[in-house]
Amino acid sequence: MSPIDNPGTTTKPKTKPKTKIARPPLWKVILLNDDYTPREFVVQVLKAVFRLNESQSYRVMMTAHQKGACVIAVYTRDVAETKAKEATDLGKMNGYPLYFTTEKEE
Ligand code: TYC
Repeated sequence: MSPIDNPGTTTKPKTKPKTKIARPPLWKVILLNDDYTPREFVVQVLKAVFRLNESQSYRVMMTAHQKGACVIAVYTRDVAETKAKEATDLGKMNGYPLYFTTEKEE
């Protein structure tokens, strides 16, 4: 009850902070290299599904091309899995083995 409701009283601040709400864990979306998907197609998919710009997309594509894989971005689990599937399906629809996977961030 506040001092206004009940004159002559004071309101004590709570001494114990409430338990903090944990952040949701984040999931990485990872682009895997393959020998068949054209570079330009990979760039188009990265732009369309992950909203990367041209130079970001190109760099991610080249990193996967040279190292075998590249982390694109992190999202909540649902969003990461949906985007990975959407991007993989775009490859499949065009006859390419392009593959995106997800992994929990530690
Ligand atoms: N390696 C492919 C090529 O030489 C291009 C490519 C890059 C494919 C990245 C997939 O994740 C990938 N045409």
